[in-house]
Amino acid sequence: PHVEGQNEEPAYNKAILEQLKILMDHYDTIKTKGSKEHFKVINYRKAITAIRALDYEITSEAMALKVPRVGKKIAQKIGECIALGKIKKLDHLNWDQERSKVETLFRSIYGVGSEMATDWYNKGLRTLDDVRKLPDLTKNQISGLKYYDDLLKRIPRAEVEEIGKVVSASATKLHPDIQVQVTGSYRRGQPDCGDIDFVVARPDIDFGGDLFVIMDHILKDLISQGFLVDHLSLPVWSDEMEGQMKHFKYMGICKLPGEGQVHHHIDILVVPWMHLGAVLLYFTGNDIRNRSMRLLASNRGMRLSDKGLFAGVMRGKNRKKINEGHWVAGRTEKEIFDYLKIKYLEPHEREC
Ligand code: DCP
Ligand code: MG
Ligand code: MN
Repeated sequence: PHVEGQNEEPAYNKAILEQLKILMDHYDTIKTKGSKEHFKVINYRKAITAIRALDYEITSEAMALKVPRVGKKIAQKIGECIALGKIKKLDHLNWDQERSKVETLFRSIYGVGSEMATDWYNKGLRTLDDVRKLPDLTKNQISGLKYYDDLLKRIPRAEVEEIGKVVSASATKLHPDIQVQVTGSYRRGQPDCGDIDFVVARPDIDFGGDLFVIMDHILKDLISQGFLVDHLSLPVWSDEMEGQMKHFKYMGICKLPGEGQVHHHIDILVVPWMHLGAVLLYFTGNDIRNRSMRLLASNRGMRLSDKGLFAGVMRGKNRKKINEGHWVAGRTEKEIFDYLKIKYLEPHEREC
């Protein structure tokens, strides 16, 4: 095959070639098959190859247009490069790339959404240190920044299992029948996890008062062990919850004892026994699977939530619910699949 000196420094038109290449690479990353960007990549490649082969300097748009395989649009860009030192489009490109890079960084802080990230960018913030100086950070954002590096680290399954033992031991100290299960990506069999998601329940315990006692015990115990080091969201208790089927959720930051351990995000749910299947299904996910199961339920006149499967749901215009339906399944996951008349999916089959 014909091998051209692709890596050799071109003698002429260095700036033009550099800038056209950046644009070509940009279109290459955003193109889809048959899109206009796809054809732009082809045109840029042809033009770049042609210009590479020249043994003279292009000094005007008109001259560029005379180069075979250089079209009108690319010639115009070359004109900009000659007249302004830079193709105008590149400024936007850099600006967009910089913005999206910074906003992605900000969104990777726990407790920061896209709106906040955009807002901070518009205010001129660019780095985590810029953000750290803000006077009005929320408590969660402060924790997110404090443990930033640790929280980005994936958790290997073996460590999830260690953490599982700590939480189980604490729960069974209160009562040996209490069941603690690790759900989320761990239960789906992923090799590593972003956080650890626990579901806790006790056979035939369904109501708020008893459930809160379990949550309260686990939290106090794990805090006193120094295992839970920071809280992002604590469950709250009010007296009218006593006889209600309540779900209690804790979100926080944990660390195994010993030197060199990494801080991780931990979620703990304490839920009614009667809802356990629905909660396991929801908290095992993944989120896309959850959405499709909910849609399937709704297409069959039912409603699926983390409380259970509800039948006899009436919907009006725009699928808006007229009533909530009545609970028909949710003690076990199997029960829900059966009622929906679909094949049971093992947790590892629920990855989408
Ligand atoms: N979930 C959901 N919709 C959301 C968030 C969560 O349906 N917006 C459900 C599905 C998830 C489960 O809760 O699988 C646990 O949420 P996580 O955010 O902990 O997600 P995963 O455990 O699946 O993945 P990761 O390893 O990133 O924690
Ligand atoms: Mg998770
Ligand atoms: Mn989680």
